Amino acid sequence: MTKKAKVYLNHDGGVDDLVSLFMLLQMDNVEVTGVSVIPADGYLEPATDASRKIIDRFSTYPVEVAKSNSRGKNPFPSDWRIHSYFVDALPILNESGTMEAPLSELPAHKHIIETLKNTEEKTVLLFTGPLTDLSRALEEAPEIQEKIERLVWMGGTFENGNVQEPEHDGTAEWNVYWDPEAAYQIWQTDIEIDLVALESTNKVPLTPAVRNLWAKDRNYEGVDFLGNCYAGVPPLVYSETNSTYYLWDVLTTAAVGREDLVTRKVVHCTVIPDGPSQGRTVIDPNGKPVNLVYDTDPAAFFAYLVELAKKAAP
Ligand code: AGV
Ligand code: CA
Repeated sequence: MTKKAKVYLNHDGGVDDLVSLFMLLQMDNVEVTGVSVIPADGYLEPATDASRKIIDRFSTYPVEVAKSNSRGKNPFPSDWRIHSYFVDALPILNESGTMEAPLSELPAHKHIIETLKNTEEKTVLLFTGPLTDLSRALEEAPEIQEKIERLVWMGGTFENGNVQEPEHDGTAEWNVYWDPEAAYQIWQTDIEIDLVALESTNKVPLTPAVRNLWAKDRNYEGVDFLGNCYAGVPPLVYSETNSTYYLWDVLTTAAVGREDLVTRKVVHCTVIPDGPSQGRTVIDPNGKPVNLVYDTDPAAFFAYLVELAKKAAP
């Protein structure tokens, strides 16, 4: 049997972040070494509790959860952050009435340092929110860079941004915009980055057809859980709005378990740390090379998702 990849997840409590944790726990070729929660696109308490309850219900091995004490420069809209309460309240996560998964005493960035040091092999870092905790971890313990296999990140865009805020020109993606300085710092390192940008997920919007697919298999507890999570967010029907949900983080996570689901190419780029374009990622021949996901097979991706969810709870 081939060895399992050691994967550490830092997420920010959105619906697709929590679904990412659920999926990751089902992968035969992955061992989740730790999870931390940063209060960006979600609120800290419900996002942490939901993570622990997902581990309780759907993991076959123990996983520790840590809370971040990082705060961003540009807060996410509360209309989006509130989704973390919805997932945390789903009956399937509250049936037992208990919360057993261990909560670390360490803040997320120290938890990252400790977990990487205590893991013999190199770790794949999966970040589905801002990079603040990684930037702080590297600042405090630069030696952990040697223990990082690569960083797989949902963040950035080289096309249209999704930030619509006063004092910004709209060119940035939210995970970068929340803490542009953190992304800028990571771009100064030699860490290998697999980047799932906004446009990388163009082929995987949440649609009524996708919801129907999950509804059909709702007799599987895991698939029912998927459907319930995504019942709380708006799908793409006629045309896209700023609230339309894509499977951003879930595609990013799926690409960790099944690298063949996406195609990548090397692009050189930089991050703008401040000003009206803060958080924008720009193509720059002198910038850092990253492996940008530019295409995916949506049918294979959705099939993999259902396959994992069926395995979670038959
Ligand atoms: O920009 C995408 C990131 C992903 O990590 N998040 C959502 C995913 O978890 C922010 C975001 C952009 N548009 C959103 C977002 C929306 N309409 N609702 C909630 N979050
Ligand atoms: Ca996220």
